[in-house]
Order: sequence, then C-alpha cells, then structure tokens
Amino acid sequence: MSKEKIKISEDLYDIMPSDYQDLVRSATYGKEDRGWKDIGTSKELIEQHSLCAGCPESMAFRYILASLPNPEDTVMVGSTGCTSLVFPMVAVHNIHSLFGNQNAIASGLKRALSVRFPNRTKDVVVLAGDGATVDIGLDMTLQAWFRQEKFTTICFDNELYANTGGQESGLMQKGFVAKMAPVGKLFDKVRLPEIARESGCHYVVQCTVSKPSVIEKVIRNAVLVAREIGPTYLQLYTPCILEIGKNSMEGLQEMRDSEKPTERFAYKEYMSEPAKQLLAEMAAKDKERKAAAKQLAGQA
Ligand SMILES: Cc1ncc(C[n+]2csc(CCOP(=O)(O)OP(=O)(O)O)c2C)c(N)n1
Ligand code: SF4
Ligand SMILES: [Mg+2]
Repeated sequence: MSKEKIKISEDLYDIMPSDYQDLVRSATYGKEDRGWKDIGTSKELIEQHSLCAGCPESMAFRYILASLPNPEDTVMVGSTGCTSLVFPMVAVHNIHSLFGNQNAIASGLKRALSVRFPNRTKDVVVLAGDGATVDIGLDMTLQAWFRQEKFTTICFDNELYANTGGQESGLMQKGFVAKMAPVGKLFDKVRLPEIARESGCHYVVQCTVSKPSVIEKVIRNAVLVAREIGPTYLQLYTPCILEIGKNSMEGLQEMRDSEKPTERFAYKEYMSEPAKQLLAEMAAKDKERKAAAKQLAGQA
C-alpha cells in the first residue's frame, strides 16, 4: 500500500495548485485503520469543489473517500450530474461514463482489472445520482446485479435531477413539486433497495449521510462483500438543499428529520446469508488483529 499511484511528477510539482499538492500529501493511503476520524487531518476532496455551499453531497464524498478500504487500488465510476463535477477534485482514480451507463462501464472495468492484475485486489465503486441509477440507467443497473458483477453501486439520492434544474425522478417522493416538474409527482418513490435485494444484491443499505460512523461501516461492508461475493447497493439521502429551499446550514437537519423511524429514509439494511457469514468472519479477524496490536503496544 502506498501513495505512489497519486504522486505528482516532480517536473510538474511546482505548477500544480497548492490545494492539489495538499490533497496528495495528506491523503491517508497506506493506513490500515483509515476512516472518518481522519477527516480534519487528512484530505480526500479539494475544498474548492464544484458543489453548492453546504450541499450534503460534499459531506457524503468526504465520508466515502475516507472510508474506502483500499483507495490506492480502487477505481470509482461516475455519471453525469452534480456528483460528476466533483470527480476531478478527489484523490481516487476515477472515470466518467455517459449518463446512465455507469454500471455497464463498471462491469467491463472490473472484469478487465481482474484480467490485467490477476494477483491484486482491485475494487470498483459506482457513484451516481438517482436519475442516472433509477431512471435512465435502470436497465444497466439491474443487468449488472442480475449478472452478479462484483462491484458496489452507490446512489446519491436527492430525489430529483438536480444538475439540470429539478426534473422529476423515479426516486422523487409522491406529491413533490420541483422547479421543472410543476404538476407534482403522481406516484410513490420507487423502492430501489427492495428491487436491489430481489435482483441479487448481497448487501443493501438505505440511509442518510448524517452520521459519518454509519457511512464508514456501510461503505466498508459494501466494498468487502462486493469484492468477495457479488453486487452491493447503497442508497444515500443527500438532499438538494437548493431545490427544497434550505440554506447551506440546514442540510444536516433535513437528513436528521428524514431518517426518523417513521420517515422515508429510516435506516434499512439487508444482507444475504453468504454476506452475513463473510462480515462475521472479517469482524472476528479484525478484533484479533486489534487485540494483538494492543498487546504489542503494551509490551513496547
Ligand atoms: C445521455 C445524457 N442524457 C441526458 C443528459 C442531461 N443530464 C445531465 S445531468 C442530468 C440529471 C442528473 O440527475 P441525477 O442523476 O439525479 O444527478 P444529480 O444531478 O441530481 O446529482 C441529466 C438528465 C446528459 N448529460 N446525457
Ligand atoms: S444543485 Fe443541489 S445537489 Fe447539486 S450541488 Fe447544488 S445543492 Fe447539491
Ligand atoms: Mg438526483
């Protein structure tokens, strides 16, 4: 594990923005117990990113990037939308795909990486909006799950097409009126977590990004299960504060309100039997490793 893969060429170092130099210098590559607690002393996302001030997608990006178990051997696949504008500013390899095609691209990428690097573990993680995942890309999303492709799909669910000004999406809640959808949504929110489970995903979680510790846990679980068993899916509520008329300080409260047990983003988790077994084995090994490290530190 090393930072080699994101190192800036010496010839170009002095002309790279200082922010970018900082991104490379402070990324927590190579750290075994990396996680959200590193945020503050580490850097995974340039501060001058392209999202609106206070957009919960930026928190979500930070928590996810800090929690990837193996960032130096991870490739993220993005799709058009507010999320895609952020990818040039992160310290993880990534590729952009045509809107909606992200799970097809990720399928080919994952297979190609296994052939090219047979002796290395390479993780692939898709990160796309609800429009890309559920509407225009639904066919590609489902087919990747049916084929049991071994990568994680993350949907930033802001319940509309934010980047193009607020059109209706399948994940929009019933009755919601958006700037470019004046009639109001006529149907309930599509139950994609349930569809994911029924389409072969081995680990599925729906939650908000209000708690970094929760995001760290679900990201690690989703990536490790995808690596060993098969497709996994995370649906994260990242409200578009611009569209729902909140100011930059109000995104967190919006998520807290929406994750109450009776609300539409109450925490929901599903694991297949093989996934349960794998995660239990991994937790036991992790406990052993930490106990051994503690003992060693005590002897020193
Ligand atoms: C093939 C194609 N179709 C349509 C568009 C226009 N387009 C760009 S972003 C977007 C909506 C994105 O919505 P979502 O996936 O929910 O992401 P968000 O912006 O909400 O994060 C659309 C329709 C495009 N760029 N390419
Ligand atoms: S338009 Fe909405 S989702 Fe996009 S960056 Fe702004 S607040 Fe975030
Ligand atoms: Mg969206």
